[in-house]
Amino acid sequence: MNYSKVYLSVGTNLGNRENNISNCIDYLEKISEIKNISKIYETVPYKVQIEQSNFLNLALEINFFESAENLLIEINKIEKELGRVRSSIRNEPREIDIDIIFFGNQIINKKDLVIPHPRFRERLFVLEPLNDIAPNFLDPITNKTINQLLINAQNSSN
Ligand code: PH2
Ligand code: MG
Ligand code: MG
Repeated sequence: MNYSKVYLSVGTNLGNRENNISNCIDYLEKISEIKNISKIYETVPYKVQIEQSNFLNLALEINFFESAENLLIEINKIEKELGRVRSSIRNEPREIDIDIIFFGNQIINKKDLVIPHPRFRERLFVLEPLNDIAPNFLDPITNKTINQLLINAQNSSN
């Protein structure tokens, strides 16, 4: 069957963070084939408006057998199941946030779905875990590897 190699970034900073990650992995297992999981990193909140707790962040590689749009629908369901309530405030503390970083080599620019993720290249909390499992994966926009992007991000302060 046809599938896409997908990289996800997962973050949690509300409730029992370890349980949230383990439940998240259980749900992802039901909708995809999990191929690889990075280490878990404790990270300080990056660019958030209100003071909030540290995150646990990780990255996963999955094989997904349907479209990116359908993956987004499934991810939104999982985030809801794990207790996430969205308000109008951006970057609020959350039980779980699952972001699609890459969906194969696809470039998608829709209102609710932009792939590759538009802000991942500056985010060490995404690049460090991703570098564990996909250092040589090529970003289809910049044609740089994850490892190169990580080094660039580390060098531009932070
Ligand atoms: N997610 C954000 C904004 N800031 N900072 C850290 N450390 N980890 C995150 O997962 C995170 C963040 C928006 O989704
Ligand atoms: Mg996010
Ligand atoms: Mg998100």
